[in-house]
Amino acid sequence: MKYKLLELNRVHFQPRPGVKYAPEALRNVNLIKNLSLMGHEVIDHGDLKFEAVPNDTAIYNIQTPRTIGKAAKQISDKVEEILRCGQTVVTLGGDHSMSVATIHGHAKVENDLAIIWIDAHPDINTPLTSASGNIHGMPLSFLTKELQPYVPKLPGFEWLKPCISVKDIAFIGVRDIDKAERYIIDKYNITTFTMRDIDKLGMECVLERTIEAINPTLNKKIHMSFDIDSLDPAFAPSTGTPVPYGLSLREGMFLVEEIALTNKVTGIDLVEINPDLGSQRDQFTTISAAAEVLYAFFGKRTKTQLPSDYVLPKP
Ligand code: B3U
Ligand code: MN
Ligand code: MN
Repeated sequence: MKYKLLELNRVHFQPRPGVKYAPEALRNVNLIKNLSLMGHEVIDHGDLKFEAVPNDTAIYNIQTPRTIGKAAKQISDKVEEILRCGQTVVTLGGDHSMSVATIHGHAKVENDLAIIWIDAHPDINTPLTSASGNIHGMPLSFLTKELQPYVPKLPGFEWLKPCISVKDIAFIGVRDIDKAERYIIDKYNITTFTMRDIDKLGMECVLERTIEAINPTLNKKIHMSFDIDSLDPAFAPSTGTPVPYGLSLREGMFLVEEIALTNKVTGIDLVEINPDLGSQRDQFTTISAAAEVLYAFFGKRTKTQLPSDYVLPKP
């Protein structure tokens, strides 16, 4: 199988700027070489370069909407371009606001898309309900058709067309849900598996039910958006908004291994890794966990390949 890897750097969408260093940190642990050694053709597209829009004034508590909107358009176009070559795109964040763009670009190529959102947070605030003003807590409200009556058009985002439906989204691992997000999830009956559901049902059953709910005949392509804060802070401490009692690293790996087995995933986001936060040990733990999640998705479990003429030595 051929995969293309799109790496994002210099993405600077929230007050803690260190997420822009994640792609570099992942390259430094030989992510690309290791994926290649696992038998994949990996193309590193390097980093997209973004420019600040001058005189970008705040709106609804969002500090730099035009700059973010312009960057998101670049990301969306690049994701679309790579997907049109028939390959899978992995986008390395950056914070989760980039998924506005990766999903938008993905949906331009696959007009019927299922979204598996693995995260401590559902990231479905609107600009009017967000207490933080951080777009990384809002991407799904921008993208969902049903929510548009509640979502003001932001300057810089005029190009963005809502392209998914609430029925196409599944949340896994959520445990920090704002009031408006709770309201939206309940009102639209969005498929949601909290940590408690995972404890109760087990991850295999959670994924089975996820697929049953959002892609029962597997006729759709899947976008897998993996926020590193879905993992318990013991496994991923270097992230902007860690939330206790999350997924173990092995649960996260198993989940993505199972998702990979659907053979339907054509877009992956790996976001919110902040190599600026915590001790050096925390940083190493987090980067390693992020890399292991991708290795698990791309089949590390089958890494040992026997040559057809292998013979077990006899004494
Ligand atoms: N729901 C909060 C917190 C948050 C969302 N995503 C992250 N943090 N990473 C918000 O800001 O909307
Ligand atoms: Mn997120
Ligand atoms: Mn999160």
